[in-house]
Amino acid sequence: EHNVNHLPLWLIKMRFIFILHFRARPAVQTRTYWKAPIIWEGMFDPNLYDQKHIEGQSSVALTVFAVGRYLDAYLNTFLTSAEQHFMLGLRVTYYVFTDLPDKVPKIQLAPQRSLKVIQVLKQSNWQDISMMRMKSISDTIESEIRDRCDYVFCFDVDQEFKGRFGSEALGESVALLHAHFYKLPKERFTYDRNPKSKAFMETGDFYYHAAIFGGLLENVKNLTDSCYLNIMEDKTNGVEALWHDESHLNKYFWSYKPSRLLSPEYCWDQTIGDVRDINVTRLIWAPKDYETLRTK
Ligand code: 2GW
Ligand code: MN
Repeated sequence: EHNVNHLPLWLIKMRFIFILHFRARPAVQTRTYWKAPIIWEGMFDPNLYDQKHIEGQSSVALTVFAVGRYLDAYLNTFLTSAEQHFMLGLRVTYYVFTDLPDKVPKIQLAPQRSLKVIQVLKQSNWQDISMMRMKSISDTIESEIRDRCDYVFCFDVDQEFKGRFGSEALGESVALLHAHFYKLPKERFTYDRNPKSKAFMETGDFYYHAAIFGGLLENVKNLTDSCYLNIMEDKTNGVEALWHDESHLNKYFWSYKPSRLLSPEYCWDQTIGDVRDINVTRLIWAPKDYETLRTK
């Protein structure tokens, strides 16, 4: 009795679009309870964002650390792929933090893009390499980045850009959903559970991945200062948070809600089998060879 010919064409089209859409990707959460968008492919018009940020002349600082063996292992791929996909059309400055300034690869950069090397000391243990990033970023915001960039985005180096990572990711305060946790119930989030640590959390909203965070310069300054202070207070008390800086980052974003969340399309681990939600991989985890990277 329901003859399709009697339905208006737009309705038939809509049904078709819905079927395709829900086949391709089961429902994903696109907004937090505090009304921050969670950015998934298909939700936004990249051209509108680009237009807005190009007209507004937005400038972006990307910070990345390549200390010790991580330089040879990852930096070249990271930077070369960023030139292909990261914030194309905007003013971008890379801040490469390393103990080996002479070994930073000389990458051909597109117009409006530049790279600055910042020397850091190699910390004696890897937990400190990772945690001390907060201090170095904060210092460099004051000494170099302020006055030059509107936004600051901080990245792990052990990753490779594979698709557009564009101006839709810019926001006041930006956090990334961890690929391994975004589908898991909260009880399984690996927050720090030690009440003696400043990173201690009983519950939270999401599990954020410290491989990418960012936002307006002033907000990233506040984030890095706050995490660094808490890391140092833990040191004074002889405790270390379960996942180091990542635990402190999760605590920070629990108190100061991010205004924008990136879906795991922005940092995907290709060893994960269930890819139904992932319509595009914008950045992927590089494989890790712990044997050679973490032994002295
Ligand atoms: C880190 C761990 C063990 C041995 C070496 C290093 C290391 C890290 C290093 O020798 N040189 C170096 O430059 N790093 C920088 O710290 C580099 O930028 C790297 O991407 C970042 C974090 O270390 P990573 O990528 O090995 O740690 P993941 O992938 O397990 O990262 C998560 O957990 C970390 C805390 O344990 C951080 O929160 C990180 O942001 C998370 O993605
Ligand atoms: Mn990493």
